[in-house]
Amino acid sequence: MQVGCLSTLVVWVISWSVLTAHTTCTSQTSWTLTNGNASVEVSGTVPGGVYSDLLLADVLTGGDLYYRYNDLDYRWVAEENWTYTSLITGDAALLGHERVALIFEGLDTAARVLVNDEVVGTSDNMFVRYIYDVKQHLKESEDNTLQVEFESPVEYAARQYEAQAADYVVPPTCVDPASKGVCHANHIRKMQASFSWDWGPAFPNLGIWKEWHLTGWNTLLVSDVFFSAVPGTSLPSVPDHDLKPSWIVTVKVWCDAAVESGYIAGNVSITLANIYTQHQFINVTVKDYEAQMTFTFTTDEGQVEMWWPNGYGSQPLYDITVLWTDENQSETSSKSIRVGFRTVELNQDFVDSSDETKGRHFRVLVNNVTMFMKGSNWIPAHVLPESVTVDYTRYLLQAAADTHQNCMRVWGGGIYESDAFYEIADELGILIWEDFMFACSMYPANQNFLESVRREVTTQVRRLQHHVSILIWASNNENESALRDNWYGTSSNFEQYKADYILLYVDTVRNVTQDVDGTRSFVVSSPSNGIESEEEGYIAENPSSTLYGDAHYYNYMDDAWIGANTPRTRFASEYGFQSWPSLKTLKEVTIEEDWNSESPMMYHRQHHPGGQEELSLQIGLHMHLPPDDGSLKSFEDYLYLGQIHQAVAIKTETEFYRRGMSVLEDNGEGYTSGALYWQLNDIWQGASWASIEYGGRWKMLHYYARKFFSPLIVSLSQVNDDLNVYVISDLLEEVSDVVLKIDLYRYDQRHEVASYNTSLTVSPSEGNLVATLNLLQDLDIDNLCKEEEYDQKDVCFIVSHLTTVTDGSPAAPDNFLLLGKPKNGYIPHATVMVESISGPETTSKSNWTFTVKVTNDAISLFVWLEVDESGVFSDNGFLMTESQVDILFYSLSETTVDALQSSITVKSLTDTYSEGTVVHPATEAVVDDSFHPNDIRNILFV
Ligand code: BMA
Repeated sequence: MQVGCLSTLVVWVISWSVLTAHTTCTSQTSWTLTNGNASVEVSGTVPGGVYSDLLLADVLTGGDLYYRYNDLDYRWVAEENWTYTSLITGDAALLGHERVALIFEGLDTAARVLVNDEVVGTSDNMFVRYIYDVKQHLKESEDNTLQVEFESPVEYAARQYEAQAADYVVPPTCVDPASKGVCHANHIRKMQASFSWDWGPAFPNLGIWKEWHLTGWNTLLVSDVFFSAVPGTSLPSVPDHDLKPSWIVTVKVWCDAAVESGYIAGNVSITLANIYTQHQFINVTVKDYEAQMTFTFTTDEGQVEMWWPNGYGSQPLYDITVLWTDENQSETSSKSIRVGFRTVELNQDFVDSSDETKGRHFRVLVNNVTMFMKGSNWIPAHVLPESVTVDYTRYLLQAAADTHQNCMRVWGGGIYESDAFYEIADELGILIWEDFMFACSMYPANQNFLESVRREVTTQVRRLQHHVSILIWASNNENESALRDNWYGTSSNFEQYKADYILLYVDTVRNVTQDVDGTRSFVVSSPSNGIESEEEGYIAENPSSTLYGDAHYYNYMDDAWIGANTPRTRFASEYGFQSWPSLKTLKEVTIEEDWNSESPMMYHRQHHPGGQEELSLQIGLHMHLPPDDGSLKSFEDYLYLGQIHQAVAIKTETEFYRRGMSVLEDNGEGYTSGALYWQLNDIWQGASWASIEYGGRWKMLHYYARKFFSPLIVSLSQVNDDLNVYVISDLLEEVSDVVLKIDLYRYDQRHEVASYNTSLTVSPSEGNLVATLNLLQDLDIDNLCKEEEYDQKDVCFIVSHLTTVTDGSPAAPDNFLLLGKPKNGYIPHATVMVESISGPETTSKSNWTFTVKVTNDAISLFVWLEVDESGVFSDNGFLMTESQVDILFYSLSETTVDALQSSITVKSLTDTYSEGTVVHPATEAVVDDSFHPNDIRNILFV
């Protein structure tokens, strides 16, 4: 926010930092953008990027960035060089300062910066904050030219690749053709996914993507503030939410100095909300234009409340302001950060100290309380960072919080997210597993590259360190596995790549991180074996070991609704299945001829090798694939069935991981401590693992997440003829007096045909097997589910209820298990209808909450409601045993019953079973013993 543009002493406010050095009004500067041969000249936007500018100027005339084949049609943009030019003012007041600099918070990516045609600096890393001294280059004039000349990122990356390859190749040499991308992302320090990914398009952006300032100062500018708080007394392992311990606080202040070395004197004041203030005179040492100051103080008992992750308590946040005033009181600089008080630990103790072969824990303790991490993985919300609004970021993170997520992994192929992202995570109690931005590749380890990474890590860790939400730092995504399992053909030169790996991720990323932030755990890769990987020389024999660290598990070949081979990992940091977004979302960027599962467009937008085949296989294992008749109905059915497959598959796998929380097998497997599915959000309208479509529409999976991540769940698992019933609780208190009811239903009868009841007391933070019911003996399916020509399991299904004894209200969401396969044909056709819509009413979730009355004439599976309006249903994709249910619709904006009525649709599974549906040839799971889940990854980026 610009608050004033004075000619001499200027006050400038951007989010939380204030300085009263001389700063020009950078947000009012106008820019032009020109390509290499000057055939295109348009006005430029800063912060921003070239694609956005060219779209705005109608140079890109093919419509929306993501429209149809625009990722190919607009590729030329990234293949050209582009220059952003503006005029900047150098007045006497500015130039009278000891130091005058251009500060760029982010340049994307390879650039030369020129003032009055003289190079003042270069950039090779999107994630570095650059400071270029310009005092000697500026004239006392209003028309100093400032040019930022960007080299095509595609060309730059190729050049770097070639230079490196003259020594040895750092693979992969290109992305898999399925992702329709650009080669050599690993040779440029920018968003790796901007060169394409298996869920996203290639739009290698360029531009001045973050704020910039022209600043003159004589002493110090506060750049970043470090915060740590250690409780004065040890915290109990059973939480006491009234506890307000004392804290020993450390505040470190990083400053950019006006002089290269020496001492600068002044006063520092530190204020913690209205709790504590400290003023101190200081004579600070300057080295390489930087100064650091450290302050410690103690808060008293009772002064601050503790911060808790989502689901475990509240998230009180406190402002800390640091104000620097030079000794002549002629210059000040300040910064405010918002902090929380908590402890966080990644515990990797041996599971059994008397038998170390059983491996190590990998569990998170916050405020000394062990918590199961429930969440998902985050990818960039748009391929152009400038297109992501704070509102959309908040919407997505809120959707995670609303589905009981307490953890999110910011995945290493995107960007270090915006300040707003982490501020919102702090507010919502979502712990952040923060990867550094290296993914699915080998990376160079030459001196220039390492130096650039050193600056990147310093910039980012200093910027993000104070966020209470950050749980852990991790150097890279899957590069330990890639090296160990030879994904990119590195085995013939393994030692070289291993040495490079250690130089980059251990000696550089880890060491620099720990220099800046000693308060958090660090893992070198995800997945890794944590401490065990380190002890094995950083490239473990099996980075996906079930006994150590985290694991990524993808298996598209087994029956995903059974998941028979799912590993009992310590911490599942990635797992998932694809689906397509809804037709409503696809329609934004496609036309009628694309609306066919076999259309060229669908293959164009399917970036995962074999993705279409895998999806059809999985749909076909349980349901009928729609006929390939080119009809819109078949296409919509296909999209819907894919979302059903994904929702049930991830529900199955997540429940398995949650069931593992209290399990310890003889071989040491068990004590699973986290389940972060892949992936929360989408970058565009394409096939992906996301639970939320691009734009915000919830897929069926996201509705399922709200149930399978509930603090207390019942989970049902069928092993041969046994039904195992588990009750899993993340609650920190015992729940007594609940009744568990297990109902056996036939698809053709409204009421349960058999039932099992028991009353229970649910132990806190445990997952326990509470009953094993034999389907034949206890539930008598031979008899009750008998139907000629059908297997009994195809005739019946199970529903669980957990209710309180006192008033019968639900203590856990109802759950279900289909004993057989819906495709085997017994399920009678159901007609599901929206009988009425009423409202709006005001609820805590929306001022426009509508009640949708849904009716049916038979038991209905996967009842799915859709409307044009943006909003969320109170339930969706559900199993409807009743003949009528009321579902709420929480609209995001004002709307009417009429508007909803005109767009609402509802369907259930049997609506997809029309004449001509195809029973997929693969009637049983394809279980190939030679197949390893990582084989899928091997064909990802070769
Ligand atoms: C994981 C991620 C991504 C990828 C996803 C799905 O490996 O780290 O690289 O998009 O799987 O394949």
